[in-house]
Amino acid sequence: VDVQAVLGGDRRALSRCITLVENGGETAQQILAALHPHTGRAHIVGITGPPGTGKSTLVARLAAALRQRHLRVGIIAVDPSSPFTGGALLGDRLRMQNLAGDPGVFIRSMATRGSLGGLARATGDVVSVLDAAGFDVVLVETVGTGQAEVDIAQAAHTVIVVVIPGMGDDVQVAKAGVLEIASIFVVNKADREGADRCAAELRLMSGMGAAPEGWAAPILMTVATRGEGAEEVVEAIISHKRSLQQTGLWESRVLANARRRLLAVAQDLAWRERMASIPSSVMDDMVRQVATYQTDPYTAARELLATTKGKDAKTAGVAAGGDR
Ligand SMILES: Nc1nc2c(ncn2[C@@H]2O[C@H](COP(=O)(O)OP(=O)(O)OP(=O)(O)O)[C@@H](O)[C@H]2O)c(=O)[nH]1
Ligand SMILES: [Mg+2]
Repeated sequence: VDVQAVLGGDRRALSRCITLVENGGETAQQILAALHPHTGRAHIVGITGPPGTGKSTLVARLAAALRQRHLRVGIIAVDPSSPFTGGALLGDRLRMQNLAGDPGVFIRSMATRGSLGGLARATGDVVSVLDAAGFDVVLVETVGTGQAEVDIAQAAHTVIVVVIPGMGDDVQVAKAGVLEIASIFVVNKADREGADRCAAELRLMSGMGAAPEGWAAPILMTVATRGEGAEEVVEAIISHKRSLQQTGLWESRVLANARRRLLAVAQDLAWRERMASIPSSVMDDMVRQVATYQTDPYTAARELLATTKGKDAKTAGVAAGGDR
């Protein structure tokens, strides 16, 4: 892939690059290594919340408001359940905002491939590509259904939690497990009854947790379909960034994120290497022993790993001997 073209803003190169990065493997690693020095500038904003709360509609409005400020906007729609609808819908909403042909906007949807952990990592990698490509703000939409969005949200600098009136507000937020990680609450569909009560309940709930240094998550109301309140949300996004930078929390987030990614990759590599060193005959034998109730899975797993440990020690010994 032509890294220079990606850095220079070539959209076709960018699309191809993202596909390669999503596919993973050695090519992805080489691309990410080349792009890494160019990352670290983008403001990463996660938008999460229960299904159907209007996240995509809001994202399109936020993108339009950010474009008004001449900021370039990358958008990633993560949909762990249905691979196609989320991104397509978001695409429609961007078209409605006349953003489809805008070179300052780039949208990509991502679906689950394999594990949710894999999705979180792939999302982080695609964010890095958009960051390197010079997008000032990267909006990441995830459906709030559990741990995966918490993982994805952790990688964001700013997390917007979108809820709607009349869904059992406490349940919505508590279920998503996102109360602690919210930087901004949005009560969308404020044209419906109960928006004030919803906001009041959120205020009560968010007041119970310890507010992060110097920032109390604001609770904003929007009618995303009409664009009402979008400007205020963008202002809150920008204020939050400023607050993170002033309190030093921006750096600590970057550090925490670097640590998390490093550990995840190291874990993955160690796991692959060790599993690859187990001969399939040994693996098959262990599987048979567990399946025929001769050994329990825990004992079998320990024995499997012990065989690879022996090998590691031997290889290390040989290497050490060679050095002397
Ligand atoms: N009344 C009202 N409807 C809205 C508002 N915002 C969005 N909607 C509608 O809510 C529905 C869902 O909107 P989406 O933007 O697709 O919601 P989403 O949260 O992205 O949905 P998923 O990605 O499927 O979880 C659509 O029919 C929107 O038109 C609003 O402020 N008021
Ligand atoms: Mg959506």
